[in-house]
Amino acid sequence: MADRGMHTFQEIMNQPHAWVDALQAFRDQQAHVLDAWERIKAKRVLFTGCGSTYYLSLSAASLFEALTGVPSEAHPGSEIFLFPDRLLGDAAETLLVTISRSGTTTETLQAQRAFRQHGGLANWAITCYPESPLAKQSDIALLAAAAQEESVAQTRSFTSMLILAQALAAVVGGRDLSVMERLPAAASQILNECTGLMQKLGRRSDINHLVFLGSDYQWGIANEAMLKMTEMSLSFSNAFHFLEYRHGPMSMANDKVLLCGLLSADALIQESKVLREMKALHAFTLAVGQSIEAGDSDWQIDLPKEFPDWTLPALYLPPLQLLAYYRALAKGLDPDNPRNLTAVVYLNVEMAG
Ligand code: F1P
Repeated sequence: MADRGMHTFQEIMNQPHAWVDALQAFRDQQAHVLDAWERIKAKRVLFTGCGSTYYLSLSAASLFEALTGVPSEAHPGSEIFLFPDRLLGDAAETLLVTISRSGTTTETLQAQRAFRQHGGLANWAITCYPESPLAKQSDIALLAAAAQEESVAQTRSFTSMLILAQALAAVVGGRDLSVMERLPAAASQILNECTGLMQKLGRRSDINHLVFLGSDYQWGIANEAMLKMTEMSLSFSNAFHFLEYRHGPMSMANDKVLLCGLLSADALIQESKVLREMKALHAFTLAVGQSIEAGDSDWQIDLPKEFPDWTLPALYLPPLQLLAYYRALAKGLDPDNPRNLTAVVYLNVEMAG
């Protein structure tokens, strides 16, 4: 089929436009969000989602705690509604942030419901669908409506909702948001510069194992890149905290492995050592980050140095989404319709407890 993956490709390539829309939507609500934050005086923030949006929650929680100092954590929606006594003990002092492209995923709605039943302080939603049950049942809904997708695989929806999460952490943490206005143009430039390399690497049929390494803000991003690679290209793929790779998983390092290292600003030296060591074990290595030393990896994608580290998470993903897209095409698959998957997982409520 000539148009295999047409939606996915378009949604990856035009995601910078969706970021412009998400940032404008956030700006329109910024004063209201800050006022609400001052009022609720949350002692803790709990982020939740499912699949991609759980991984988004991991990065969102790491960013929010780093920028605001408020203890923040992320758990899958299923963990919250199946084990509420473990996670909702202090719901009365907790802000729950529910993240969902569709705003209709049963587990996320059940988590929102369990939170309310446990006397939760406030629930804010990040979603692409303003009219969704999740948005309507939340106190505040941060919206990325222009990021809605045809493809089952989340690409521009994920990064646009991540932009909202980054903006939320920055504003509550007292950072100047204006630097984020330059992210869409940076993403466009990265996409234009890396497409050829991602197509080349995506076609490497000798590679049969793709590993994504990321720490701190990038841990959630590494997991999302792993999930995109899994969903779109049906490839054996893993994600690890960067230095964790030495603690067992590197037993798999060989000339059929592509290691994608999402280098952080603060741990660049230690993380780069891992890539160099794995090159010596004949694994192929792709580094993504700022200030990458030539020779640390086989290939590299340089992120603009002008950006502070809290703005970077969304910039790592577009190249890795393209890598998954091109590998899917090379394997004769249709990334618009990943095998066995639907855009939303619905459970019958009895099953969902
Ligand atoms: C959650 C989700 C996606 C996953 C797949 C099925 O959807 O699990 O993360 O990649 O598309 O649905 P949502 O709650 O973000 O709409």
